[in-house]
Amino acid sequence: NAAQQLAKLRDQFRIDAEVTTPQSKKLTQAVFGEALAPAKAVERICTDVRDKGLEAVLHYTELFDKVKLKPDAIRVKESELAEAHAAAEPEYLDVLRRIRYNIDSFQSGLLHRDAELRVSGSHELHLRYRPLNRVGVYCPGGAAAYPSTLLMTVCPAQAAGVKDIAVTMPPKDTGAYNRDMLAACHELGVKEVYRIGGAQAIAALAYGTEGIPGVDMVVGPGNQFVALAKKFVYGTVAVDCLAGPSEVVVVADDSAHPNYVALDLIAQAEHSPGVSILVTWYEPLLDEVKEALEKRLAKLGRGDLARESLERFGAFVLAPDKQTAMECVNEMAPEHLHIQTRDPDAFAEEVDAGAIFLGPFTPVALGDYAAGPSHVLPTGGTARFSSGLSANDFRKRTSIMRFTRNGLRDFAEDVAFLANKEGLTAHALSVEQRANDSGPAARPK
Ligand code: HSO
Ligand code: ZN
Repeated sequence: NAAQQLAKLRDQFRIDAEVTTPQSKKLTQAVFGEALAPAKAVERICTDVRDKGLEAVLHYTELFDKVKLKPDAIRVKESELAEAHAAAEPEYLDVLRRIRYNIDSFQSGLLHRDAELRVSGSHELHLRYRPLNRVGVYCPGGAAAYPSTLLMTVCPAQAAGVKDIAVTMPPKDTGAYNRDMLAACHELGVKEVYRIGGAQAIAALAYGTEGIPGVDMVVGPGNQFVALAKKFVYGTVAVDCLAGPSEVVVVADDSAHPNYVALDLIAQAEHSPGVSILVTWYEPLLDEVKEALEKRLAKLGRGDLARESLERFGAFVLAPDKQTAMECVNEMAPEHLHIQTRDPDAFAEEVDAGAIFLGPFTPVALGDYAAGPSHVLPTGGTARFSSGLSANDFRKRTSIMRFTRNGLRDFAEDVAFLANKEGLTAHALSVEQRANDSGPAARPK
């Protein structure tokens, strides 16, 4: 059962954070002189950055990223951003602009609107939305540079009206030394870019250090240390979802093209690791897709990485029927769900997922790069209770109310009753006193 298999995999990911794994042992032994579980190591890093500031950020940057930075090299100069932009391929900038437009249209369109309810002569209730003042965006620089992630985090924040956006990227060729990434920052109007990565970057944004003013919210995907750091600083600042390995479930019936299906599975696997699961109730598809996979993998640039990922995190599920397939997918609540069946809408209606892609011409890559919704999505089954990043996440909601004397009188008895029951008699009096007065509302002159 693939749902159970996936649950086990996800559990493993969660548990790995709490225990000392061979990998974390190697890493932490060198940095802390003792073997620590990732969650413990991250706690140390975050508290160090909180207590010692920039000195700790530089220290961990040297140990983890093997880069010795001078304090004044942490922030990328605005002139460097401008130079990278001036040197960028025009075609690249055009692509960024077109995609930015798509994201902005969608994200602006979905913004919650201020709402009001007026009961005439009695009271009025309002909901007011305001953007957060200052947001930190973490852009990972693991295997490759991801301008798409910059777009998918910065553009929703801008659509929400956030003025101050600080971006951090690891000090690597795939991060803050990547010309394309710097050019993209400039194109998006981001002026604050820091060459820091890992848990130390998240802590620096959350707590603020010399030269890096603290933010109200930290967003963006990253490795295990980054996710754990976001969990640690949550409460001091807001955070978006805690991303684990990326996942796709492709649901296909006899109408699906095996070649398309195979490519969609590989596209996910090339994230390496990426979880790729095929669910079908049409048995011949399994062999057809296997064959198509083999052909494609042999020819692709990241074919070996994808193959390894497919072997470790791939699964083929043959469901006895469509209904069982639905239940299985719903149990998984995957990050990406791609439905290539005759009636994808009906299937989608019944299942939870971070993002759903309908029909043969809507591969996940469209959502990853250009459609408009953010590709920062809930993984690990958290789509059961959370959602992908959107412009609304960068806004806070305030309720505002006003009563007339008559309105207050309508509510007074109930308020007083409940307040007295709670023993909060001043609460009761603050309403009753006003209800019983009949003189002028303002202070007598
Ligand atoms: N599929 C990834 C996003 C991504 N794909 C970036 C390509 N570049 C997580 O949703
Ligand atoms: Zn992707």
